[in-house]
Amino acid sequence: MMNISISISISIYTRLLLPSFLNHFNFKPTTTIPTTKPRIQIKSSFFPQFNLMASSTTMGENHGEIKNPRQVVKMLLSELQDEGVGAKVRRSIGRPELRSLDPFLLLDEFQASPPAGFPDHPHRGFETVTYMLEGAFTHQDFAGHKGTIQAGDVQWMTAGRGIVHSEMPAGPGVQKGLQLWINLSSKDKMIEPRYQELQSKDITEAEKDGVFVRIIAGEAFGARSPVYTRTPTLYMDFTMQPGSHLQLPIPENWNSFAYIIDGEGIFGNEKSAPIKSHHCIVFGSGDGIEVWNKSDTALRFALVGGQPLNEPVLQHGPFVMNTRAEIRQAMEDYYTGRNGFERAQHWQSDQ
Ligand code: FJE
Ligand code: FE
Repeated sequence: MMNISISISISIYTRLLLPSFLNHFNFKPTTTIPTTKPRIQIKSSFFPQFNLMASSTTMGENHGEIKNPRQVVKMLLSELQDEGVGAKVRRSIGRPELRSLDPFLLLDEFQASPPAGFPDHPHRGFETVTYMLEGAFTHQDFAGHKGTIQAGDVQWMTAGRGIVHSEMPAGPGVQKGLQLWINLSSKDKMIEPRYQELQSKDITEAEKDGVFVRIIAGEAFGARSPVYTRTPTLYMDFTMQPGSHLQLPIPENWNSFAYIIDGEGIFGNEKSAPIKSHHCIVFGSGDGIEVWNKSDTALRFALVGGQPLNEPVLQHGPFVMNTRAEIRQAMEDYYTGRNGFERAQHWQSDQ
């Protein structure tokens, strides 16, 4: 009896200590109430047998003609800030100027060299998508799932009711990538956790008129990704050669943004000034985007779009739920090891 109570208190103590880096991150619960009325939409995810179809939004006959191009409505430069333990991030979505962009909660361009990283921490209620740009990261979770993703690989993690994991650089020197957090709808927040991992060689690629695309989620140039997006999402890694022009349809009611990785590009209006790397660009309404590379070097950017959930968002660090009561429950479940956090009690990563 004595032993049990000691081990539990040590385990809670270590978990209070280890993730202390989580404390300064979005610690105040924030509430976002949708300004638009939730629409009633027929989602194919209501029909489980069609789940795979829901994963890829088909653009129908629209293979590129944009009638009403989306314009840039917001732009911000992401500056380096400390995050995790000794790691750095350039945060765009998730900072005060851009709290969230429904269904997206956070976008970090992260970098870490050992021993820095993101040690043991929990997640509930959303998905994390990690896309490596340089080097490799090893992740390890409390259910025994362990793997390393290399440059060009993607890990699509659906935390659902609960994951506790560590994410650490896998080699010497600086390891870099993008991490996107996608909210889950209220009906999906407590689903079983799930991973979808794509190695670089398995990521669908396409090319058209000097525009090269790696399709992480969704469809472009008639090709599509096998990733299942529970919250309908598109995620592309575009490289545009100098002089090239891109038109890509994005469903009208979706939110979308671009994050420039390298080079500079003209977005929305051909006459506007070019925008450089580490800027996040939010697009307004329209049926697609238009981009020009009028510089003399390649332009690389991530393009992300998603169907808004139009639900209240309550975030407390790594827990994202719909109500305060659910946030309280998530914290209680994590500290007491219940409702999906059972294995959190005695687990510690070995990195
Ligand atoms: C987290 C603080 C954090 N951005 N980019 C608080 F740092 C994290 C966290 C990350 C993270 C991890 C990677 Cl691999 C890349 C990141 C934040 O792990 F989840 C909370 N809650
Ligand atoms: Fe994480």
